[in-house]
Amino acid sequence: MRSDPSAVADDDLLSMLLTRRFEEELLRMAATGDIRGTTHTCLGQEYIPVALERLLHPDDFVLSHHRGHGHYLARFGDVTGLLAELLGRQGAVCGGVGGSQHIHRPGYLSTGVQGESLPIAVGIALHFKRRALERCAVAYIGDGTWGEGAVYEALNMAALWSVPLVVVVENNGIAQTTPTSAHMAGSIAARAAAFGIAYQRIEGTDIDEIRADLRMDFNESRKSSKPFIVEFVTHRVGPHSKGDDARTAQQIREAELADWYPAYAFAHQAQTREIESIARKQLDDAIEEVRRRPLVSAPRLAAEHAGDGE
Ligand SMILES: Cc1ncc(C[n+]2csc(CCOP(=O)(O)OP(=O)(O)O)c2C)c(N)n1
Repeated sequence: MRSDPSAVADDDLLSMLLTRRFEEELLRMAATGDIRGTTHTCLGQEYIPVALERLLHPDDFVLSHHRGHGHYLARFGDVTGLLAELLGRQGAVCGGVGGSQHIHRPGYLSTGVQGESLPIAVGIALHFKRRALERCAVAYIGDGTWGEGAVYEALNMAALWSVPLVVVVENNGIAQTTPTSAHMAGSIAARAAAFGIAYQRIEGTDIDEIRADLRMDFNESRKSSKPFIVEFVTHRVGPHSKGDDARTAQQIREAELADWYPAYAFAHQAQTREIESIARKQLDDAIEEVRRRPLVSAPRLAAEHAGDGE
């Protein structure tokens, strides 16, 4: 039986709840056709980037993946910029061309192509090392992304060149429709050991404990220029993308039971009520404001981003 979750700071809870309510809105908008294309939510996994945000320095570089809204919102809190991106409205963080999966701003890059980010992250980390900047490149990947050869090439070079790379594995037990047990032989720990890369596994959702467990590893990666892999055992509460869920009702129920939110809301009712209403208001205001903005047109977009080589 799980013990009651310990209280988190209001701003951490706000960050987690904003992401959750934001993504629930996205699923609604996808259903009504307000947003086009696909979108992947991190419902149930929000605590990971929120926990890690306090361990990151402003100049560290974050590389995200297809399920990246939580990574972006934990880092920048920029609800309107991301929403405008998804709705193709002015003020979109990436001019409306990136959509849900391909976001770029200084110090942040996401890609929907599995395995694409790690070689780039190694290059960024190598640059940090060469300039003695004491920063790290942090790349999020899922368990399914260990099926990509580029991951192994990147880890090989990261270990060989000893670069400040932190790989954050969000192991939610499934890759689209394929359970981890059906796509991964061996373990992530053994893969890290094969490259001589330090590794930690985190099973809990308590963000203060996560920070305490990982603080030294992040500092060590920056200071001594070393790669490090942290594997989070986590659960995807929502569908893979807009509505596709190949799991059985029982498997979905198990994911819901492991979700950090219901237990937290039950243990900390007054705080949750208060922060929920702040998150709701911020989100409703953002939606109303962004919906009033004009659409981004393609020529304007090109002009806005001309010479934007950052
Ligand atoms: C190179 C590549 N192949 C296939 C896909 C299609 N695809 C998108 S997400 C996904 C599953 C990813 O699983 P995982 O890495 O475990 O992350 P999760 O979706 O569970 O967060 C797949 C196969 C892709 N985006 N890129």
